[in-house]
Amino acid sequence: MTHKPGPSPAPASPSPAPGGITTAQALGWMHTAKFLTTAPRLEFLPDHGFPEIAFVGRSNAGKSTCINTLTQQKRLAFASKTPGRTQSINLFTLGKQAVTDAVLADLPGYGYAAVPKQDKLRWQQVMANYLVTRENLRGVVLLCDPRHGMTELDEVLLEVIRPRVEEGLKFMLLLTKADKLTRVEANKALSIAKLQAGGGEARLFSALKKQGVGELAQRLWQWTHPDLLASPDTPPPPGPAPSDE
Ligand SMILES: Nc1nc2c(ncn2[C@@H]2O[C@H](COP(=O)(O)OP(=O)(O)O)[C@@H](O)[C@H]2O)c(=O)[nH]1
Ligand SMILES: [Mg+2]
Repeated sequence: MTHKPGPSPAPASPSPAPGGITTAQALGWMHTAKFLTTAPRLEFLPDHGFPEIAFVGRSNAGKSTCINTLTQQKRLAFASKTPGRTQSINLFTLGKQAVTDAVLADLPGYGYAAVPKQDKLRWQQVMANYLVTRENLRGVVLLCDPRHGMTELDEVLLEVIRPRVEEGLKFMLLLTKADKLTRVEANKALSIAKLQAGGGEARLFSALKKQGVGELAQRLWQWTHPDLLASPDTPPPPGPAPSDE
């Protein structure tokens, strides 16, 4: 994972938005999501050459709803009425004009009380293996219901990916169901989440109010198209990456 920013300039695009893409364009990109495959175990996951973004989180955190909202497809990620039952990794391709340029990975939710302990442990292992070994993993979105805060399993997951985040893996703590909080509560939850996100970032999201949807889509596009961002017209600032503070 030693990505060298090469000297080759990115192809010129008509009128680049400041972030490389507008939120509307990013939503259009998200809308291209198509089911690729489902894998019960890591060894069944195809090795594709595209940057992959994983969605992880506790059961009931709002992961399926988030993916469906982002992609503007009602049934893409099956919003299960029986949480903890969709115990497979589902992959979706993204890309305009049917040309894939990124892949979304929907990982099974964890922490659902009614799942037998053996199954839980097995899935924690699959998830940890995925997060540690998946080569083309570019970013991780950890969804968290801010009314419950980060759970022990969320913390474990963060620990698991920390070394990779230090090596450049993108990470976002996404506070879902923001519509359930007052503005004051939301701001407080966001401040705490920013501290917890370590080398990553934190954001508020509401599928119900469509809050943060375009911005999240834009961010995921940026994560998966770093070379299109570093165009000669918009040179990155020198030195370490700027923080969001
Ligand atoms: N108010 C509100 N409820 C939400 C939101 N997102 C998800 N939910 C609800 O939270 C529950 C769990 O959502 P789901 O997407 O199935 O969670 P998952 O288990 O993480 O996939 C469902 O009842 C959803 O309707 C949101 O943005 N606002
Ligand atoms: Mg779900």
